[in-house]
Amino acid sequence: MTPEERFEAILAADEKVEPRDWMPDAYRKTLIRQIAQHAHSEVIGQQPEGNWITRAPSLRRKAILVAKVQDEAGHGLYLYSAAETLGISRDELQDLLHAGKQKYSSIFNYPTLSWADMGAIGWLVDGAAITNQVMLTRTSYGPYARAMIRICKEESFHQRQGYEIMLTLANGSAEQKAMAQDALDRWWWPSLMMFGPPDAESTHTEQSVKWKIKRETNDQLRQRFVDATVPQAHFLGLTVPDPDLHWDEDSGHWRFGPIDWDEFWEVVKGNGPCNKERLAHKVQAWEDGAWVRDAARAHAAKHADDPMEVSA
Ligand code: BYC
Repeated sequence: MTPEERFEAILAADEKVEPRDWMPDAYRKTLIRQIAQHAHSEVIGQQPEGNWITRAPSLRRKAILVAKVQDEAGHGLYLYSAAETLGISRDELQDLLHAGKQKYSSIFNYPTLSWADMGAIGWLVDGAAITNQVMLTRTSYGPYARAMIRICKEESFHQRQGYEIMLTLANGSAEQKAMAQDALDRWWWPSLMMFGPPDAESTHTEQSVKWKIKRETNDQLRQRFVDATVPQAHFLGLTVPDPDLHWDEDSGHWRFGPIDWDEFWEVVKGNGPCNKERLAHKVQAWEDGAWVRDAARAHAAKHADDPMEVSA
């Protein structure tokens, strides 16, 4: 069997491609692009929520939010490790992000204006992320699929904590309910955009589905998210900000109105409300942490021959 035939056989048998296996260059490149983008999203995704840690309304809410934001950092670490198995270093990935040569999710370029946004992010943004990531637990590349299993468990806790914030606000005073509605109004459409462009305009979907990196398309996942989320909005007594939204008896789906793809592409190109701020903050954090990396390397070099020391 040639390496090419073995690769195809692994995919056909629904087994996992592992780092030791031969793989086409384009498969490796696609994975590096997607996993890096995913890792960067987790890390940059800490910023909008980190913004509210000092202003959480109670100690309990603050402890939960701190734990959630730390989880996102952990997700970034699993994903950078998965990307490293493809032959690219974490430092290279950071450089590519900081130079604007790799992307992170469009969703994190929107501001978090009120406490209700912590609820909307957990409910909608983590909800959209899980919809995508449950599919990715079955992705064909072993290290990525395994990272997704743990991440999904934590994301479902995140989604529930967000929904619980929304439930509390929606059942609170008229002012609190209005805050919840305002957050839903602002996060609904950007959450639908997270799944990427419509299938007809998606550059990578067809090939990624063939390689079983993606098991479903952007539009299929978006529809699944809408179907799951609309009844949750109704339970909250909130209105989804889409006049065209309606239940389609024949297909058994909630049909939604047109998405503003011009807005999506503007945000992806770097012109969203917070793109510049998010990247500048990320670069600053990386520079501020240089002494920690230097100290860890110096320590590792000094104790390289000491069997009791764990090298960095
Ligand atoms: N934002 O051909 P397509 C989280 C780009 S974080 C920006 O469909 P693909 C959380 C796309 O990269 C979870 N760019 O691409 C953390 C491509 O451009 P390039 C984040 C986007 O890869 C903290 C072009 O558009 N999840 O849970 O087949 C707090 C054409 O797109 C976006 C992931 O990253 C976007 N939304 O499919 C709370 C999941 N969409 O690269 C929560 C992993 C598309 O050719 N990623 N583009 O220059 C994926 O599953 C896929 O990469 C996507 C896109 C579905 C996002």
